[in-house]
Amino acid sequence: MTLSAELIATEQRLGAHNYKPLDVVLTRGEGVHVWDSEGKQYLDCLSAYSAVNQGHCHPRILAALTEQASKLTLTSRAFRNDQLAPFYEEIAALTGSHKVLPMNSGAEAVETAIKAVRKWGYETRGIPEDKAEIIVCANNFHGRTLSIVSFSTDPDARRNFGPFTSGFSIVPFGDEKSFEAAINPNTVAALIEPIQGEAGVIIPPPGYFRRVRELCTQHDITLILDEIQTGLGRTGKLLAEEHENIEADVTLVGKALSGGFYPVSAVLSNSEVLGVLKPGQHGSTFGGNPLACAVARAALKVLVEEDMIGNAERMGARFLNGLGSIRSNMIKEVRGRGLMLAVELDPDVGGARPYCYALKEKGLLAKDTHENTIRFAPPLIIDEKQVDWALEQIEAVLTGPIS
Ligand code: IF1
Repeated sequence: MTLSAELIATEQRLGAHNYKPLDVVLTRGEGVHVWDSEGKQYLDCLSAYSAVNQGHCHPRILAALTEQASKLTLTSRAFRNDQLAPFYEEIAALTGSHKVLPMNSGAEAVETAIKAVRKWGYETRGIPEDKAEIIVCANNFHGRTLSIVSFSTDPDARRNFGPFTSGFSIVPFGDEKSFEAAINPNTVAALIEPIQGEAGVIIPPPGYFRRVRELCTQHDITLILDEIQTGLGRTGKLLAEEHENIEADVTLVGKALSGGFYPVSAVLSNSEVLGVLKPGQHGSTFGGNPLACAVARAALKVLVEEDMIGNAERMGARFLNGLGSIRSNMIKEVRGRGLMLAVELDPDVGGARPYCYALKEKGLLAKDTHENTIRFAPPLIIDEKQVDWALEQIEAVLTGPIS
């Protein structure tokens, strides 16, 4: 029995089975590559769902982590720490935000935004108690907490987890007419992903977000963009909203905010919305801790200074172009923006999973989503040769027989 097989068997025996991972046990990562416990090298085309945009174990983020870890890791927010203020300054300047609220996981940032906009709705808009409504989109993915799965449209995410949190109105993604029709006097906010990730990299029609922005402004609705996956360079811009020429009122970031070293998320907003939260009304033991702040500062710094965003735009165009020129009757559609890419296979091929295993055999790790779609999201530091190599493997797998 290989070491990998032994470890997998133990996981299976002792762990809750809330995941069905590809059977590859990784032990080391560096840049765009990871290695399994038998020493085989892979090109990582998932990047931990875009948390390692900066590449695995980026040396400058690692240095910030170890330096801060040897000085001070956690104070709680009962006291202040010297990393929080510079983190606020740097992320606010970079994203043009007025207020920042640091949390840990992406789901916590989403929950925080929901709490804040509801309170804002009651206190600033005068919405009657417990009547606030938030518009969300069908096929959304915003996390796994109870309030978040309350407005999921994925039966697996919801079944037998009720009772649910109310106050959400679900409309089709990319359809401005339905969005407009869902607005009523109690609508406080809209919570939307700029590109739906879990749904299979779904890019909305041009003009959709401009119209949504217009309607939100007109009706005094807070537009919350969940950029936890699309943000921080993934789509070839710092924030995906830039592709749409709009600005959200509240932006959620997470994942790559730490370059994959540590869970760090943040709610970025204008002063009005986060301004409603007073001492004691929200918080987290680990949110805004000095280690998280030091790591996030380094993660943002390398993203900008090492031109990872520009590289994502250039390599993304090359990758998308390459995917588009693969001639295979298995491919239904190719989609992508920057380095957030997907190939949707024809439903007749019987699911994307076997193709992900075939890619793994060739040394490329990618993850299937929604049965028939393979997602490609390598670290933003990928170079031309690596993109071309990835395309060769993908072409071979999608045009040849799989073992
Ligand atoms: C898992 C998907 C990706 C997110 C957006 C909030 C969160 C996520 C737009 C919550 C998280 C993850 C979590 C991961 C799978 C994954 C995912 F396939 F489910 F959709 F990335 F594509 N908003 N996305 O994408 O952030 O609380 O996890 O930090 O294993 O559930 P979190």
